[in-house]
Amino acid sequence: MVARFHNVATATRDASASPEPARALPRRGTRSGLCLTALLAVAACGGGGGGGSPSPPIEPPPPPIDPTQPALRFTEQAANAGLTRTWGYAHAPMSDPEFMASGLAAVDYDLDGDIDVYVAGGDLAPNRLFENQGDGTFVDVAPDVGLDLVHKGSGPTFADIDGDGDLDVFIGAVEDDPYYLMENRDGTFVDVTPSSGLDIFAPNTFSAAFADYDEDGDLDMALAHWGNPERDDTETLWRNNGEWTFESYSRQARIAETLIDSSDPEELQIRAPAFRRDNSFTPNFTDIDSDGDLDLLMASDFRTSQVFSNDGDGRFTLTTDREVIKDQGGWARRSWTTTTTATSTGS
Ligand SMILES: [Ca+2]
Ligand SMILES: [Ca+2]
Ligand SMILES: [Ca+2]
Ligand SMILES: [Ca+2]
Repeated sequence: MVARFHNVATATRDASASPEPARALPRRGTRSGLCLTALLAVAACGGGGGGGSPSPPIEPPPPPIDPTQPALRFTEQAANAGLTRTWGYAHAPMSDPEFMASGLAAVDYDLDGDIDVYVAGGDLAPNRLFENQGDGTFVDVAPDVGLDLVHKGSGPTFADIDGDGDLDVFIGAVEDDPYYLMENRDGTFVDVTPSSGLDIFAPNTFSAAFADYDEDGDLDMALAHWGNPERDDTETLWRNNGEWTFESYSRQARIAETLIDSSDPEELQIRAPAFRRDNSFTPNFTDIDSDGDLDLLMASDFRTSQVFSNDGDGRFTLTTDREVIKDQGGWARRSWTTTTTATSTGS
C-alpha cells in the first residue's frame, strides 16, 4: 500500500539557467501539412466527380504558428478563485529553515472528486484549507474542520494513515515549533500527536512521505529534517505500530548510520566535517530497483541526496551512485529540494 498523495516535483534553479526548449513546434507544423494535404485531396475529388451529395464544408487551416509565442499560456487567477492568504513570521529576520519551509498539499481531502488545497501559513496567520467549490472557486474551511493551525508549519502530507478510508494529515514544522498528526474523524481533524509516539527532537521537519515499506498492511512514515545536527537517531523512518502510534526505526533500518554522508570529495571541500548535519528536504518511497519492495529516496541539500534500497527484512542499504545522484551543492546554486518518482508506463 502506497501513500495516496505525493509531493510535486520541482528543483531550485539559478537565475542563469537556460530556458526550456520550445515544445512541440515540429509536431504542430506536421499537423498543418496534413491539413493542407487533406484540403487538396477534397478539392481534387469534388472537381473530378460531379453530381452526388454536396461536399462537406472545409475547415480553414489553423493560423500560422508564431514561434515567438509560447504554445500554452496561463493567467493569474488566484484572487478571483478565492486563493488568497497571508504567510510570514512574527519576528525578523527569518532563519534559514523559516525561509525555506512552508509548502502546500494539493489533494482531494474530502474525497468528493475535486482537488482542494491546504497551505501552511507561518506563525502570523493560520494554515488554510481551500475547499474546491467545483466552479473554479475555493473557500477556506480550515476553521470548520480543525486545521486552522498557527505554527511554523511545513510540508503538509495527506494519507489514510489508519486505513479507515478517509485522508488524515501530518504537518511538519521548523525551529522547534509544534508539528501535528491529525486524525480525520467524520470530516473533523483531531490532534493525536501527544499519544502517537512521535517524540521528534529534530528542530526542523520539512516534509513527509507515507508508504508501507515493511509490507505489514499499514502506512509508515519518512521525515526530512534539514538542519538537524548529526546524532545517533536521525528520526528519518517511523514504523506504524497501529492504533495511531509510531516508533522511530531509523537505527534498526540502518538509515541513521549512513544518511549523513560526506562521500562526495568535492563537497568535502565546501563543507567541513564539523558542520555534518542532516540536509534532507524531501523523502519519497518508490520501487526504484524494480524488485517489488519500496525503496527510499532522500532529496537533500549540499550534494547529500541518498538512495536507500529496501533489503526486504525491514532494513535498508545505502546504494547512492554519486556519479548519478548529484547536484551543484547549494550556496545559491542548483540543489534538489523536493522530488517525485514514477514508474514508466511506456507511453
Ligand atoms: Ca475535494
Ligand atoms: Ca483515515
Ligand atoms: Ca507498514
Ligand atoms: Ca525495491
